[in-house]
Amino acid sequence: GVQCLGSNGGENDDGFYIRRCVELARKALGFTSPNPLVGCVIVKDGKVVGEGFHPKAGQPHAEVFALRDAGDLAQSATAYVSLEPCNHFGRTPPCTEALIKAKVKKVVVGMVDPNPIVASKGVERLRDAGIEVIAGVEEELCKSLNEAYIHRMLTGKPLLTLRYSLSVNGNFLDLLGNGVTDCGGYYSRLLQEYDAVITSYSLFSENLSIPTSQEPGANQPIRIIIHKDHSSSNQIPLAINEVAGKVIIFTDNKTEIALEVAQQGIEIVALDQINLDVILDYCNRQGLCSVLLDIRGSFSEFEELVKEGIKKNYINKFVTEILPVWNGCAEPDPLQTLKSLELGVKVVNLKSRASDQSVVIEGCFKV
Ligand code: AOF
Ligand code: ZN
Repeated sequence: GVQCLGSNGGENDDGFYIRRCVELARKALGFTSPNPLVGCVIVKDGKVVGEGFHPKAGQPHAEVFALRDAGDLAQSATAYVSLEPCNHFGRTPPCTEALIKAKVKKVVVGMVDPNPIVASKGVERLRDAGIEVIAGVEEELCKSLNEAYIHRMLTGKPLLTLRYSLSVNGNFLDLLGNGVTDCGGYYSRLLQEYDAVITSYSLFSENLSIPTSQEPGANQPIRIIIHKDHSSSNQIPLAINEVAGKVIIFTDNKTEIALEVAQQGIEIVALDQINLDVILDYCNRQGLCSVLLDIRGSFSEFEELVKEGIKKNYINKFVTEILPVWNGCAEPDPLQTLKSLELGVKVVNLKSRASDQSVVIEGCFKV
């Protein structure tokens, strides 16, 4: 139906509608990988006549849904898309052709598609067909929407985010496991954003309650569980059966665990040596863009995993450089401190949690 949204009028309209595209795109958060999140709005005479977003890989693209919604009103209208329309046959036909066929007059693009198959060819095709194209509107916002997709396109690896908890004296905390609840649903919301979450086997063996995405219909990330020889047990912990969504266990113990797990439909990947590169490579081949490495209080399984890259570069830096500064402040502003130290990693979140003795820090590691 025709809807009039209160846009600002005049020069800010392009930004306004691209922001609406991003809002629509987010409705599919967690569901589109290996594809990006994309939203599209069709506007005619200052009115929104069609809206759509890409719901899932294999299904039609955002433009197709928005054009369907607009019907004949798409003719001579302006199409806003948060990502450059594709110009190739993938699982679905090219959006450029759909826009040309619908006779839109103008296309406003949030950002060009880093996918080498597209990479500005979509914009070129539209211009060749006589359509006016503006590219790069609210570009930073559009990039942040698809940070993981962009990273995987450019590097061939998923974007890894480390989540761990540190106390102000630098000790690791087991915030969610030791009777401290998921403060404000923060962890549950976090899970919805990721394609996969790596956790330790011992976390499950202790039969702690494992928070999951709680919103009905929300994304359930694939659970990757690290099982190493020195793990406390080879019995399948009950808690694993309670996990919604797919479970994959990476193990370096091929014997006992394999039998147990096979009976429960859990995928098992046996390796001589478990390391992060192998896991990330596996995720990439599965088309996963974003991976959360969730480190808890006791993390024997992670010790070797994080020793070199992460622990050295990040945690040590935190303990040796940040905490002293922080402890010296009357009212420390952890986020500001981290920013000012320019760690070379992106701090995506930092929150005071549960008690003021603890913070949660997440770093994005370009691996
Ligand atoms: C768009 N609009 O909504 C999305 C695009 O296999 P396919 O056909 O789904 O194509 C996947 C590629 O298309 C993906 O890697 C990305 O380059 C682009 N995604 N493009 O015009 C959309 N999701
Ligand atoms: Zn497309």
